[in-house]
Amino acid sequence: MNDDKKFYDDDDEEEEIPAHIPTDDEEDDDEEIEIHRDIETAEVAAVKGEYAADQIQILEGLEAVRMRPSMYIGSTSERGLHHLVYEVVDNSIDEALAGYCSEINVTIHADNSITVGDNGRGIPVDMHESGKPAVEVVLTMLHAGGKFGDNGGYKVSGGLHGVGVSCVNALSKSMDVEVRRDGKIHHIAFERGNVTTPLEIIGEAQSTGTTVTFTPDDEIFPITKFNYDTLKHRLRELAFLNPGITITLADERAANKVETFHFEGGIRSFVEHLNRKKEKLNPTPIYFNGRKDDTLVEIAVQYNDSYQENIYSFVNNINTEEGGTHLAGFKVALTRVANEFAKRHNLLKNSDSTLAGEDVREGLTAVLSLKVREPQFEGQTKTKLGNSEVRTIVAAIATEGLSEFFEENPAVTKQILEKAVMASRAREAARKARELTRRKNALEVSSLPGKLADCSVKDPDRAEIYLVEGDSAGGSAKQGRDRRFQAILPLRGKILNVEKARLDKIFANAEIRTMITAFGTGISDEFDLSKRRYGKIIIMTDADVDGAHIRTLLLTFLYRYMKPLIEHGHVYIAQPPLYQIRKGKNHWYTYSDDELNRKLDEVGRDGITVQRYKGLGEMNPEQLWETTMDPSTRTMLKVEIDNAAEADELFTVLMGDQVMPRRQFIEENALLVQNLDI
Ligand code: 0RA
Repeated sequence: MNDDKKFYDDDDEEEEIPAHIPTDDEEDDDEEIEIHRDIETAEVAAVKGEYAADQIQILEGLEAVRMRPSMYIGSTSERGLHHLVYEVVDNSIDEALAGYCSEINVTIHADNSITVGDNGRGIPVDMHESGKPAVEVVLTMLHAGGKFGDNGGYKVSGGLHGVGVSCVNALSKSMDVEVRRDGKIHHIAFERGNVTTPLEIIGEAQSTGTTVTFTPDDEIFPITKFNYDTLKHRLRELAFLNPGITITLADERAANKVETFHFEGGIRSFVEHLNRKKEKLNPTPIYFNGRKDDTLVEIAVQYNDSYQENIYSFVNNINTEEGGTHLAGFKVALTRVANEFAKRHNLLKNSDSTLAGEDVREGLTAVLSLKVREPQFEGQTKTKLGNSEVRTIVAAIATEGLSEFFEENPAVTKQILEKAVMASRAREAARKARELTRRKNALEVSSLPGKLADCSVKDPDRAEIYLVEGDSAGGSAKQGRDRRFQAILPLRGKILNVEKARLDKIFANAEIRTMITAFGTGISDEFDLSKRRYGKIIIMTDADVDGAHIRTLLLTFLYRYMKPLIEHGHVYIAQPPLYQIRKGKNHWYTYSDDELNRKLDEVGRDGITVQRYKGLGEMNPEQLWETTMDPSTRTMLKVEIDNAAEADELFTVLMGDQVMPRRQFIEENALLVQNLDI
């Protein structure tokens, strides 16, 4: 059993503690989130979610966290490292959701420690029944913090978040906490979760708030260097999701790097941001919200002229990457409302039957943000919402919101639906083309493409396929390979730019059809990872501009139509050498200019010949094997998607219609583009 499973089992147990469920007469429809400040007795305070020191439930000490960190923060990779920051920030966001905090400041210091400050109420400092100050309990006892205010606001719970600031303390070499509360500045310090400076008063305070500074423990994390862009992405996302909050991010490692995120427009601004480099159909995003019982729903929608669908959904600020009932409810509503409108306005010809969901979502950018009282997170990464009641709630709110928009904006709606009709026809044409190929294939002895030099092993986890630019390099690769487990597919010329084509054109493209047949998985909706014929798909192109372009075209196709191949780590980029150095009977290969210079310094520059490879075709089969294909010596880049929104933007910019963003992107990333790594 893996560690994650145990973690979530623990979590499930925690959710069984019954929460306060409001009865009908307790409910107040006008006030979305109730905040009570004028309460006399501790008992009432507890019910309404106010703080009382003896409410803290102590569960475990911090040794457990240091023993098995990934059980608590997912992993100790860079992802886990950044998770520490999000954990502290989530606490500040909870303060903001409860109505007490408007500013959050994050600063990365030169020594790679990090500070998260807020202007919330401050962590309580009074004595807890254990004889320790509450702030010490919150920071040294697992789950302690999360037990406050269970009924007060929408506490982030389940999923990867909500493990508590105490986990961050446990995994920090040092942590300093300053609390401004009751007119005083309080300070307490820790090392690896143990108190080093007990709580003390260090000054007078005019305001309230909490400032946490910590240094991640290098005994726990192999990498302790924070990535600015990773933090920026999440903090900006939180600012979109929680309008009104101001979040700043400063990087003291770089001179004057400070950015502020504040969006009064909330998820409308989010959608505008996601579409900022696209041609829009409706100039301002459609926005609607609603509430049923304890479930709050907000949706923003804007169509663009691309063929892609981009829906991001969040529950209690957690990105539900695997979707779930809220997403399903939204999709059902959109398909239904679109079809009703299309029929009523005679947008469908006799030959068209109904619009399928995917037709209606072509060019759609949407953000769903929900607040759910007791979310059930399921799925591989615990990012799939399972609450079944949410499906109907979202469907009802979306049906009403979309119907109203469609009725009030018939011109834009017709444009949107005409696009959907085109998508539907293209899909139908693609289906016919696909059936034709299938029937033809069934009659042939071998249905694999003739250009493919297949390998002999059938086990996909041992088999790999090289996609090679050009017939001549393809020839060398065929001769140089180990035919037992390496297949070669030479690709002629440039493949189709799928960013600018619909399914029918994509299926009509010979190079793409060849790849689909060779890979065995099918594409889009029909994609089936278990049918893959190869465990590694390796893109091997020349180290020049054309090669980079072909590589990007291939990645665009794989990303848009076979994304799980990338998500499951099956796609690689071969790294052929740039130079060969010869001296007497010896030779060396180098893969960059820096490496060339280092090698020349090492072996001396006399009598030496240096050959720069302009293309794969200049290498003979043995050289290609030795430098690029031999698993015992080759290096390859694994293609990974850090972030779906950024990957989408990258492909939109590199492959889409707008010239200005592309030029700007290439200018800003001139160095990166050479070594494109998504
Ligand atoms: C426990 C109880 C209360 C607030 C907090 C913790 C809290 C924790 C963090 C961590 C970072 N910033 C924070 N701000 C607040 C409730 C306090 C009350 O009811 O007065």
